[in-house]
Amino acid sequence: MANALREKVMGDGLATVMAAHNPLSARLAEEAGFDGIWASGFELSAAYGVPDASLLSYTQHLDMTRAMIEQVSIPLIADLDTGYGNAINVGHVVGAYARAGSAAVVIEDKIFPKDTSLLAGGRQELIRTEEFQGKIEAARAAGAGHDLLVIARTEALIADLGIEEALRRGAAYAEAGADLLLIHSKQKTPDEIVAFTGRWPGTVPLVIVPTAYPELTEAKIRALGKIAIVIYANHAVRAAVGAMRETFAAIRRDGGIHEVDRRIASVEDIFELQRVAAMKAAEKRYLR
Ligand code: SPV
Ligand code: MG
Repeated sequence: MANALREKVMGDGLATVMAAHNPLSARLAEEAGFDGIWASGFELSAAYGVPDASLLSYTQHLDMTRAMIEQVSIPLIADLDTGYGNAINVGHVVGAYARAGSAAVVIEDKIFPKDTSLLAGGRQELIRTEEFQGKIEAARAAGAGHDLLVIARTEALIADLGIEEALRRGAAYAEAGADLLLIHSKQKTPDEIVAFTGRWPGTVPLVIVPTAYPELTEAKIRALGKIAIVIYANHAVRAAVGAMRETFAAIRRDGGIHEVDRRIASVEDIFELQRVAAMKAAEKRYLR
């Protein structure tokens, strides 16, 4: 199957990608019209109630990724954190994601175990550039034959190493064969990303995650050029938390479900998201 994400990012459009942490959230993202799914490590960690600090195993993440791929028809980008170890681990893990049908994988240049990027005072330490180039090459080799996009992610700005170091690492990662470069920033304004994008030579297209600087809209991203993918990295889990909190509090406050019933998704809505109608049609056809 042709990689729809590759076609999109190698054209001059902007792919909009929404985070998901299970097949239901992935299906809702598809329904909303996003171009792809971000199998976010942060979201899955949150769903398990643990910090995003290399605590979940790759098989936990892969199982959920596979379940999501099975239920949507838009491409999925797998967040592989640091690749769960060295270049040998990367090759092993990326092969499994490629065979599972991921359109792309993202590997970041932090030490394993990592700490999450947007945490104030988080541990942000990078591995050597050459070591990460080896990881990119291992990822490429493992994805060959599966039309897998390898996205290298530099955390140079997250680690406060500055734009020069981010540019230097980005260039080295493109040279090692990365298809795209994810440049992450924790600044509360888009200035740093705008400055980086302006200086980026455009060797490979960029990917951004504007969680910390939400005022950088899609129109502004398009105007910058060079950026092929925008990932909304944690908005599924944050929306779910807000909705559940509000509903649970209302039920406690009202002493029952009589008030919330008309405000939340209906049971029929959930049946539809479960594709119950298709199962009923199959029953008619096959059950004798
Ligand atoms: C994720 O969603 O897991 C990411 C983005 O990697 S961030 O949480 O900002 O590191
Ligand atoms: Mg992550």
